[in-house]
Amino acid sequence: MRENLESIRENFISELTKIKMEKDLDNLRVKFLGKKGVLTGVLKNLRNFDIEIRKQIGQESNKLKSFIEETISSKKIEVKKKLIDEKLKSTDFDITLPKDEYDIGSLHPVTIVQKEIEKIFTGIGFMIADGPELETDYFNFEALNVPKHHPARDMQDTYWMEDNRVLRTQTSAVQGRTMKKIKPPLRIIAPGRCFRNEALDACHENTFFQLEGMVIDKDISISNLIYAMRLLLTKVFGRDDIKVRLRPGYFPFVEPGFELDLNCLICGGKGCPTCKYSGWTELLPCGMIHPNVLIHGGIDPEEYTGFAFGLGLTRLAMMKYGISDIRALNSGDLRILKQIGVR
Ligand code: FA5
Repeated sequence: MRENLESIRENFISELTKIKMEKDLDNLRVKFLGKKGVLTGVLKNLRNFDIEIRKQIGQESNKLKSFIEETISSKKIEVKKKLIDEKLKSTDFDITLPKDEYDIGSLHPVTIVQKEIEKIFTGIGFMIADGPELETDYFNFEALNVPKHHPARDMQDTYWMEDNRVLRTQTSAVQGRTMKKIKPPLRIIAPGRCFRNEALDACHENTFFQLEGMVIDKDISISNLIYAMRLLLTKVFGRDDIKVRLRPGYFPFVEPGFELDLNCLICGGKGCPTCKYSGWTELLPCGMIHPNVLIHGGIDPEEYTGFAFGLGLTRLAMMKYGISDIRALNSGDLRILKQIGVR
């Protein structure tokens, strides 16, 4: 019986040395330790022997069983390691390298400023309104007192679609849409993307953000307008010594109309490519809503007045974060965006 166990052990060792694959190790285990395995057969036969022999052979069989199990386990590790080594030799790709940590994104500088302004204005009772980027001629121009063939259409280089719709050139398009939906008193801001077929430079992109503001109520005056703009700028910059200048501006949808320029924060007013060497950045045109616009919106100009402004949101983000070239904001260059973005 003992010789029998010894030959099983030798047999096992000799078969083991030939094995190269993990699955063959599993088969070897079944061959020796499975239900009909060689060693199991020995144990089954034990019942024919007397008690003393059964004890001894039983103990030795169990030892052999443990030996077979442990040897197969360590051989499995060896086989796997060999497989990885072979793969590594045959490829440049190092499968053992730890993976990169996930790179967490951050908010875009324009989004950060947009959210700040939304917080300021919703805090004083404004709603956030929206409109489509692919806009009708009616809302982008006609409802804003810019009929067909009006020379003011040339102020904005427009992308026209074949079906006569436009890529919205200004968030002012949201004015008419909102008036048709909500009756005064109304207070809204409408941030969004605009498109113009511009010659690109440090302060002009073909795709940029504006933020429209509009208030319509009884007895709204220019002082309400100035208050709103002062609030916006002092809160966004966190200080009230920002230098601005207000000058007359022409837009067919406001009367009177103004241009509010910001002393260029890139050059401190000395003149640079960002402000086209003028020392001032055109930022916040505004004015009192023209009666024709109210009429288009179904609002009686005898009863109501209002103001509107069209903030250059992308330019404001540039001024706030000291970004001297607008093209950096749409370029997808993470080195710039990462310096500013908040997680
Ligand atoms: C308008 O778009 C008017 N809708 C603004 C308005 C609203 C006036 C309500 C009166 C009442 P303007 O074309 O100037 O105006 O654009 C407004 C602002 O958007 C500019 O001052 C500037 O800051 C920004 N802007 C305009 N064109 C570009 C551009 N190509 N790239 C980046 N910013 C631009």
